[in-house]
Amino acid sequence: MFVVATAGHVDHGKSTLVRALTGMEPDRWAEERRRGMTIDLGFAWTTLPSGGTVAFVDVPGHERFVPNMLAGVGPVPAALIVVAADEGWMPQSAEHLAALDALGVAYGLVAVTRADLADPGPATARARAEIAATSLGAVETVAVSGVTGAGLPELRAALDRLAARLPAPAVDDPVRLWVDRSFTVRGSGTVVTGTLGGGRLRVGDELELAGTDELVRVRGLHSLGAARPEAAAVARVAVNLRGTPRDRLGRGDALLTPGRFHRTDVIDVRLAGDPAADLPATLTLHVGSAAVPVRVRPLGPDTVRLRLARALPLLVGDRALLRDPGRHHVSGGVRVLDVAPPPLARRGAAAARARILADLDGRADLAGELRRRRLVRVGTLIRMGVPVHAEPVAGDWLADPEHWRQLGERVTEEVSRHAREHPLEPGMPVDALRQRLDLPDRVLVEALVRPPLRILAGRVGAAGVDALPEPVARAVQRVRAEYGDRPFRAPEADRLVDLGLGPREIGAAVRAGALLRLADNVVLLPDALDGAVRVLAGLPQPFTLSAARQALDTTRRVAVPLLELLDRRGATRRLPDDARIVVT
Ligand SMILES: Nc1nc2c(ncn2[C@@H]2O[C@H](COP(=O)(O)OP(=O)(O)OP(=O)(O)O)[C@@H](O)[C@H]2O)c(=O)[nH]1
Ligand SMILES: [Mg+2]
Repeated sequence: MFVVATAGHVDHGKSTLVRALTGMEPDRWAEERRRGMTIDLGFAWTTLPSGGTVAFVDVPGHERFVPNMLAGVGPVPAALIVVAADEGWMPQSAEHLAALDALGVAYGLVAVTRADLADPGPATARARAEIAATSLGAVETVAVSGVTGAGLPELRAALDRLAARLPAPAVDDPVRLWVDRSFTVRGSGTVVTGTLGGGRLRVGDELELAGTDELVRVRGLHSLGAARPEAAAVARVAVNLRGTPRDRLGRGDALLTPGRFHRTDVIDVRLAGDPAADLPATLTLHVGSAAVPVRVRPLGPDTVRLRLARALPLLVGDRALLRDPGRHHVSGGVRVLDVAPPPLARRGAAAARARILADLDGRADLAGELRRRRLVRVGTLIRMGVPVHAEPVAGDWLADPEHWRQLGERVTEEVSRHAREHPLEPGMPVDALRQRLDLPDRVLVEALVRPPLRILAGRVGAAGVDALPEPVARAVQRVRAEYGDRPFRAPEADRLVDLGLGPREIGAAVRAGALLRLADNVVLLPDALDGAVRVLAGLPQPFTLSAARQALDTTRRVAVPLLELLDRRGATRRLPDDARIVVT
């Protein structure tokens, strides 16, 4: 299915054309039929010569109902622009085209209607010229009569060609269904309708209701008038919601894939085209089917901050439109650059912000977001519309690599400073360090602490010799001096006693990572393990205990517990016949 919204001046024959093409009545209200005028959106569909289906969102042309028109075209990426041959290009022809242009609609065609009443030539030429300068570019035009049926076969063929040009729908995107209607069906409860522009919906799905954060469940789905278990974009859909009162949602609300959208009431945007220098301070922002009053704060030459009267589920890159409701005037299109911009509190912050925005184009950019935000959760970025293809530094936190490196350096500085200022404390409390570095989560501190620093009992301190009491540190130094060139010889028990390394001192040295304990009174320097694996890997595999002992130039007293430790660490494996292999 593809979805097309009509556009064009009042009474130019949009509804008549939709009726002629589909055999369905787009003017749903008795009042519309009585007045011969569309007031609200209408919906109809038909099969094209190719066998494909086109669904129409028929919009009102009257200037009073432009907000309804915008709710219809907002989520729809293609337009059927209708111009009457006998009246030609008129104010709402221009306003509707400006709206399509502002929203960046790139696919469309023109029907010059009422061609039985006047030569369609001049209206066709004017429409072509006006449209050529917009996001729609060069479009096909077809002269038709909704009354005689002339031109309808050609229009159907042109709709097929338009459908073939549309980009493939993003069926794997998260769902953001902008509600354009909600009503109650007796026995079923609340039903909402909308144009599903991306993703898919299934009966039983849980969705977030944008306004309230509430989760709602899809009880039933209809598309093209029939119940379906599933609907994939692009489609017109009617969604029956279980247990959701009708007054809970209406036009401008959205149903969302849970956890995928950021609700925001402050956005930084780029104005499309040549922005008017005198943009009013208050305007209405139209996006999807929503219309929300906004306050406009200019930042750069073509960038502004918008403060929304109501939070909306917006993503980086979204297109929207600003309109001045008082002057019936589309002020222009906007492209969302940032859905979670920083506050502008300091003097000069707005100018600095403008310089940053000057480099943004509304395309999601992970590296740039990390550079600007420095530390951010994976889920936060995904909810802004930024795909994440980077590994978190800790938990679900992503970091700008340069910022992370600097934080690592600051950890060392802060811990040293703390040690100087509090010489009797066994390290800096993790939380004090977290606050000092202004980190939002303790897991970040834990990930930043690297040897020779380490966390023990909630404090960050130096591991290794530096952290040991002076006599123990000296003893360890002696071991290092005496055994550095024969790393697998452990000092004998009496030598340990001579060095002043009793069980308590050895325990402290082991906890500080300065010694490695293989068994009671059997200690090596901590780098011995890696060295041993290198030596053993050089042996013919598998090797025996005796071969290992000889290669390491050591005694059974060391070799037996050393190999057992390597087994436990998975560096070696003991085979059934007691020989071993190095695990690579
Ligand atoms: N002769 C002739 N009359 C037409 C044709 N198309 C529409 N009309 C008449 O023009 C009038 C307006 O047509 P609609 O289809 O209601 O126009 P619309 O564009 O939907 O108007 P709004 O929805 O109010 O903007 C009606 O009286 C139609 O019968 C046509 O091709 N030929
Ligand atoms: Mg109409």
